[in-house]
Amino acid sequence: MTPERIAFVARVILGLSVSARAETIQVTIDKLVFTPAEVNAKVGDTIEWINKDALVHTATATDGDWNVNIQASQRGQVVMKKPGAAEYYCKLHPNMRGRIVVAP
Ligand SMILES: [Cu+2]
Repeated sequence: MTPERIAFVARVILGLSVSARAETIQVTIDKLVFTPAEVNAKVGDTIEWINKDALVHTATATDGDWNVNIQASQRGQVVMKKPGAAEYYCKLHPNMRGRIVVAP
């Protein structure tokens, strides 16, 4: 291969690894509502909640798989480790509900 060809192949490989990299998906909490209420993710992606309220919230999987405490005006994160639909709620305000659909 020519040096140009090698450089081209290297760029393609780097580009693929960047596009396959895990993403961070943000969910805003504002006035006791998760927005968007439903997000799509892949295994390995991080969900990040941004709490705009002056209240502590949690993002707690209904199946007990994970729990994130999110302090007032702070952020909290969890990595999605298994595929499927994960329902979650806030333990302190149980009518706050959300859903994450995780692709393999
Ligand atoms: Cu709450």
